[in-house]
Formats: sequence, structure tokens, C-alpha cells
Amino acid sequence: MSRRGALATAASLVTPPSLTAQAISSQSQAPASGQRLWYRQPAARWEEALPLGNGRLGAMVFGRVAQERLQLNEDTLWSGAPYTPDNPEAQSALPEVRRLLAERRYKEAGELANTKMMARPLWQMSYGSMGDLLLDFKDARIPTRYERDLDLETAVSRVRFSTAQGQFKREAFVSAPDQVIVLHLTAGKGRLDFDLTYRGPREAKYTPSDYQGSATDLMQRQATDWLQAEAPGAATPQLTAIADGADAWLATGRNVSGPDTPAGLTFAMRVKVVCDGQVSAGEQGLQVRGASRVTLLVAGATSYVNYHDVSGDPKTLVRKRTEQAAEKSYEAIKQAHVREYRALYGTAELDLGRTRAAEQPTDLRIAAVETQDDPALSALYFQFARYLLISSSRPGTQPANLQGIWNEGTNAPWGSKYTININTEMNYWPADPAGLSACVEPLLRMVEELAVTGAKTARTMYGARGWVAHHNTDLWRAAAPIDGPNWGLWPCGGAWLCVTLWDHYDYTSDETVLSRLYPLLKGASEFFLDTLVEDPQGRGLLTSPSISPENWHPFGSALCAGPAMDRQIIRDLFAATSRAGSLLKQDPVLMTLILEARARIAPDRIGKAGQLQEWLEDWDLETGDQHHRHVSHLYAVYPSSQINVRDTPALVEAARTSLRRRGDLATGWGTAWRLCLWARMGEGEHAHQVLESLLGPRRTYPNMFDAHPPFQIDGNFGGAAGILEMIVQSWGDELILLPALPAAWPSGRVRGIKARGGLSLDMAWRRGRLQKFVLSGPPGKQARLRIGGEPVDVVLDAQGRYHHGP
Ligand code: FUC
Repeated sequence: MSRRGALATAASLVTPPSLTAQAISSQSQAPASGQRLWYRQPAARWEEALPLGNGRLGAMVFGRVAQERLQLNEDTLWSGAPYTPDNPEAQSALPEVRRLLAERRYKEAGELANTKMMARPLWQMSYGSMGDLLLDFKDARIPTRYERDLDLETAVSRVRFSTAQGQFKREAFVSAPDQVIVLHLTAGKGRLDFDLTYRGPREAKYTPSDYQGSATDLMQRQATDWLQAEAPGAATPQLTAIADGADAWLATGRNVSGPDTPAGLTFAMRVKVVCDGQVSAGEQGLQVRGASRVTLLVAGATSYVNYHDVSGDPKTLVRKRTEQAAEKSYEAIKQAHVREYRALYGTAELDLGRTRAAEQPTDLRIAAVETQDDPALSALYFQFARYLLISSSRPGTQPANLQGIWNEGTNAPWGSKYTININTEMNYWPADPAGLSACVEPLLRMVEELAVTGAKTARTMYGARGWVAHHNTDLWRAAAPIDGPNWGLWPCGGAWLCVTLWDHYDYTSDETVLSRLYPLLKGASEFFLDTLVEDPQGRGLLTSPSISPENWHPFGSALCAGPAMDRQIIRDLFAATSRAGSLLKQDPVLMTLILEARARIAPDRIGKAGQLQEWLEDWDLETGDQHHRHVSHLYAVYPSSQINVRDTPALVEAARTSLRRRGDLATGWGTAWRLCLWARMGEGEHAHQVLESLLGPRRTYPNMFDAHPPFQIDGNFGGAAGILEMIVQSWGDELILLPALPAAWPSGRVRGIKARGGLSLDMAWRRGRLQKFVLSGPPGKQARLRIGGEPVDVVLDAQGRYHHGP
């Protein structure tokens, strides 16, 4: 199909029959900056609604005409209560499990681990929704003009439409300074008459195709149901919703219980109406009549104080926040929000060029990725990821979970938890390079808490010093192995988080981060000093028991000793701990032990197909799933750089063989990881091909959320890291400019991209060649750049700058 033909088909799929072609073309102009997502129809499904957030509070805005729906989230509204899932039987079973593994009796080892070593309860607690606000408009009509958008430069979402009754505009954002979700509605000519109801958290509906299909289905919609409306929820015993004064509605409730764990949290949601019409309270909610301007101020909170304290008072908090916000004008709240948001978002820019494709609505661009040249869509994807990180992870909030903070129901996919065998780490891959170091603080705080719960797990399960976390954790910082040994009995989750945080320090050179991080690194390292075992065949030190996440070897269970990823992560952990220890002049004896142990870890191995071995044994060709989504053993190439094109060419060749065998088709995050890997290995065209499959409708929903499927935010973040990795790389004490530039991005520009050692880069290129750059950082700092494969040493001047080019 020709490019033109593909475009025409995609457009006709979503053109609502009720709007004429003329009406559509007379609608809004494409934005000048391009930094927005925009649509010509409201959201029919959750994956079309637009996400807003301040790190803690989230809202999905549907932009519907007859019934606006704001789906709400609060980042501490999880199931269950404080709990300690460590299994005391584990320690006595541990030597036997190890012995069975050393004797290659994998099936028996798996069975014993399954009965003796797993967490109690076996499953963790789940993140959930805080319900919905529904605004039902009286006498709604089909619009003659309609547009909704999300402006990434202000973090404000707008809906604008005209009907026979007038012109209507809505603006929504989530304010960090005022801690409220704000929806501002105005009517030019017409009137705003609507009923406002609150619907409590409920289960979301997922069909098998939500898990097995791709986002493509959502692009196939033939028509728009302009007056779509959902039913209000039924009352539940856990929820009370009442008028709270003449112009506010207050809902209070309890979270849901978790596996073998009672419900331990209370939550409150309060919405306050400020308007120039009449507000009255009824049985079901509030009625607003005869207004031309309405502002809704929504606060949400739970009784969560921290992972072992749930004594907060959410009702008082939501009253205070809504009343305080109501004392300010809408404009003042909005201005404070935009100022605060821009301080983060404005730090970095990316321009990859612009074609006419960029003038189309966002959903049509996603649908046509593989058939039209649209470099600006990659830049938009990058900036959308930055927007998502700012909106889901700010100092003081919870870290971004599997869905950031946006979740529709109480039955979230994979519990919308912290899966720390790839997903949580991937969430933070772009943070530092993309100028959002401030957003990493929640991850550091979570790991500080995990180091406390994980110390109990280490003692109880392994009789070891230090701390350990396995493949998942939750709001309550559970650290024991869950879900069964083939997924959960992996001791390197905490170590990988530590290395991710070390990278954060390496980028920022922030002394406070270093001093908070050192005890975490030290504890994680002590755990491995106590638990690594000698390979009976003398190949070196190994973890045992473990798995290669979440792949299987063919011998009856996934359990094994010393998978490649573990050895690679622990090598990085030990290196980071010893660097941190020497920088802070701490624990010299321990540091020597750590470096000695590091040198004895079994090295990476090349197998019979020339591949990098995923396991210590050469099992790769014998596994059932040759295209497995995880590429754990390639950790050493990216995000680590232990294996790299400069120092270890034979191993990088083996990694390339492994990656080719795995193929490019994977889940959203699996695709994003492959993108980062091809970029790291300097293969720009291959990386770009993988990027197109990530940005296209198989792996990206109309609202630009990543499709695992279902929605999982890691792909958005990993994708952004990969896009940057094609343009700038920072590893091995070098800053590499344009290392994997594809032909599709001949000219472009970046501003504010960060590199290790506190460096910041602005750069422009034309016709595939570097044109100019400015490097800034600490005055007098020496840096080694690599440009066109050649090393270039530079020294920053007294103002902390180095300038090259016109
Ligand atoms: C890991 C992955 C899955 C999914 C889940 C949340 O288990 O293997 O694909 O991303 O985390």
C-alpha cells in the first residue's frame, strides 16, 4: 500500500459519520510547537483518555460531550495492610535446595523450594483506582466542532466543542502546589447544567484481547458515540458518599483486602464546586445549574503514612486541600501549577525534524507509523515519557509503578506493582539522561524502606547479613519471593535497584544521594558476600538458588545456579559499593573483601551458537521459547556497559547473536529493551526499525500509553531512553555523540541532555553530521567525547562550558 493510500485509510477509520469532511477540515490548526497529543473525538475507552498527574494524584480525562468522566487515582490506594511475608521455613530448606541444584536435580529443587521457600501469603498487594467523577450534562447535543488535547508544555488537558446550544471549553490539570485535581468548565453563550456524581472503585473489564491482542484494535473504531455515557456505580458497604456543605461532595471508604491480608487503609475523596450559577446537593451528588464558569477542585488521600504506619486522617486532609484551593482564583491555581511543572519539563528539548505527518491528530499518526515518515512522533514520544515521569514520580510521592499512577480498577494487571526484575528499573532509565533527576527521589526512598524489610527477609530466609529483595515489591515493601519459585526465587531485585540508583549518582554527582545510597549498597553487597556459593566445577562464585528472569531451561523447573544476569548485576553492585566506599572513606576492610569476591564471580561465557550464554550451562538453544520477552543476560550491554563495543568485542558479538536469535517482536517493554540494546551496540537503522514497531499501533494505544498489552508504562520510559541512546551515550567514561543516528533523522537538535559526571549537552546535527555542541558542567572538568568514532578530550572553562562549532 502506498504511503498516501495508508493515510487515507487510517483517516477514514476514525472520521465520525456525524461530522462532514468540511467541518473536520475547518477545525483547529495543528499546534506550532508540536508538543501536544490531540484528537477529533472523545475517548471511548480508557486507553484513549488522557492522563494527568502530580506524582501522587492521577486523573484520566475522557472529554465526552454528554458525560465527562474523570477517573481518579491516588498513589497509596493499594489493597491490604502492613504485612511481613517472610517464610521462616526457608532457611532450613536452603542447603538442600542448593545441593539438589549442584547435583542438577532441578525439578526436585523446584519442588522443595515451592513448598518451603516461598512467601506467605504467596501473592502481594495490588494498586487500584480511587473511582470516578461523572458529570452528566442536561440536553447534550452532537457537536459541530470538537477537539481535545493534552499540552505537554503546560500539563493541561483541554476539550473544546460547539453544539447548537453554545461553545464549551474544559481545562483539566493536577496541581502539585495545591494538591488538587482541577476541572474548569466554561460556556460561551450556552449554559452549564449538569449533575455531578462519584462512583467508587470497582473492577475494570478486561477481555482476552486486552492481554493477547495489540493496541491496533482501538484504531479500528468505525464511528464515535458522541453522547456516550456510563452508568453510575451501585452503592457499596465500604463506601459512604454524602454532601459536605452546600457545594461539596465527600466520599469516604476502605481499600480492598489483599491475599490473606485484611483491608487496612481508609481513603477520602472530596470535590468542591466553585461557580457563577447555583449548586445544590441531592441524594446522589451535586447539581449545578445555570452556570457559565465552573471550577471543580478534587482532593484525594488515604490513611497511609508509610509502609508500617496507616494512622493518617484523609478526611481532614481532603477538606483542607479543597477549601484552601477554593480561596484562590482558578487562574492563580493554574499559574502556580504551570510554573512548578515547567521547572521540570523545561529542562530538556529534542527536535528530530518535522514532516506534514505531524499535522495529523495523534491517533492517526500512531496508526500510520510504519507507512509514513514522521520523525516528530519519536520526539513527541520522548517528551510524553518525560511528561509521564514528572506526573507519576515527584519528590515525596511513591515511585512510578507498572502503570505509573494510572489504573482503572481494583483488579489491576499484575497488581500494578513494582516488578523489579526489569519493569521498575526501566521506568527510571530515561530519568537522569533526560534531565529529570529530581524524579528519582521516590525510588531512592522506596529502596531505603526495602533495605529495612529486606534485611528481615535476608535474616529469616537465608540467615544472611545485609538485605535482599526478590522479583516484586508493593506499597508495603514486601521483599520475600512470591508467585512460585519459577518467577519469584530471584535474589537480585534489590541489587538491580541499587545499581540503578548508583547510575543516578553517577549522572548527578549529588553528595546527598551518595550518602543515602551507601548504606543500601553496602547492605545489598553484604547479602551476596554471605550467600554466593562456589561452583562445584570451579567456574567461580554463583547465586543459588536463582532463575534467569522469567525464562525456563528444559530440565523441569526454572531454578538454577548462577544465571548470567545475576553475575553481571552483582559485578556492578560490588563495583558501585567499592567506589562509594572509597569516595566516602568507609569500611576499607569490607571493600577489599567485596573486590576480592567480585574478581571470583564466574565470567560471562560464549555458547555453541556463538551466543552469550543466558545460563552458566550452554542451554540457550534448548529452551522452548527462543523469542522470550526478557533478554536478561544482555543486561551487561544495556543498561550496564560491562560488555561493550570498545573493550569486549568478542562478547558484544555474542550478545548480538543472542539478540538476533531472540528477534525484535516482544511485549512493549521487551521491544523498548531491544531498542536500547541495538542503539547501545551502535546499530542505528536496526534500532529505528524496532522503535517504529514500538511507536506503532501494536505497541502504542491512541493515548500514547505503551501496550504490553495491556497498558504498562515501562515501554514508554524504555522507549524514551532508547531514543536518546541513539543520539547520545554516556558510559565507560566517555560521552559519545550521534552513536546510532538513523537515516530517518538527518537533522536535529537536543538541549539539556545529561551525561555522567554532572555534564549537560546541547547539540545540533545536519545531514547526519555533527554541526555544533555546547558541553556544560563543573568548571575545569575534563571530559572525553567520542565523535565519529574518534576520541576527543576537552576541558570545561572557568564558566563550566566548552563550545564547538558555529
Ligand atoms: C514481568 C514480565 C511480564 C510483565 C510483568 C509485569 O513478569 O515478564 O511481561 O511485564 O512483569
